[in-house]
Amino acid sequence: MRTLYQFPLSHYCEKARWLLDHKELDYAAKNLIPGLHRPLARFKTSKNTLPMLHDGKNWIADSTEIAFYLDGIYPEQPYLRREPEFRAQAIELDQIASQIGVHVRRWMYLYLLDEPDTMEIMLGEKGFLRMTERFSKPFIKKGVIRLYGIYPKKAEASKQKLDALINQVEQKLIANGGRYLVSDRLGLADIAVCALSAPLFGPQGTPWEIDEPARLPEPIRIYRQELLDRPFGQYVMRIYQNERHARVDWRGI
Ligand SMILES: N[C@@H](CCC(=O)N[C@@H](CS)C(=O)NCC(=O)O)C(=O)O
Repeated sequence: MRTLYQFPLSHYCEKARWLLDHKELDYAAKNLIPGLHRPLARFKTSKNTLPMLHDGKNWIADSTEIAFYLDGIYPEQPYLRREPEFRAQAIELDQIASQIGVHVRRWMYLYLLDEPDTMEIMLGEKGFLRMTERFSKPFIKKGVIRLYGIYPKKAEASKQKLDALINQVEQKLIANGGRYLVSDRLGLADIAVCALSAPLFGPQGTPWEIDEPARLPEPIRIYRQELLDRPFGQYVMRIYQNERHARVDWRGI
């Protein structure tokens, strides 16, 4: 069985789930404990981060590497077109999306780390973290702050970078006709941009969906609305609604 090692709340892991779902490949999404994931990840891939895919004898870390690997081995429903200009455009957009992911994470955590729902999802419903909740909660919170630099000044700089990156993507979207980012069908660029900006919008069926958006911290609520009034936000929501056919529960096992 194919296994995707993940953190349920990670948008890079959402990108990897989407890549697998797009090709209709069977897999189990297995959660690892933040921090304790590192020995396995390092041993198998020489990297520290999740997502990490185990497929047969192969272990692959990094969502973009996972995309290249899967397209190479399972060519149906390709993420990348053969035409060199489309390929280059998609790879450039995937890199922009990776930067969006970094800044979305830093800016949003500044407001969301103190929200009870965030820690609830991080701890999971059961397992070691839940059993040791009293200790694991503050420990994980501190770890996240340090690892991702969740400090007000840095978060504000991230918000500005985010604005610039989103403008850049939006211009490319409009230049390509407004439906998809590259050519005339869904591909790596769309999956990467939509998954890595999904926490800003909380689409249905994702870890960031909430019952009462009115309860979101004000800066997030305002930014969400600003983006939804623009082609970028409408594009992300439309692609999620029409093209995100999740086959595995993001909560993982
Ligand atoms: N470039 C990587 C980034 C993945 C990433 O940043 N993963 C984070 C979770 S969102 C992680 O594993 N952090 C834990 C760590 O660095 O120890 C990718 O595209 O997969």
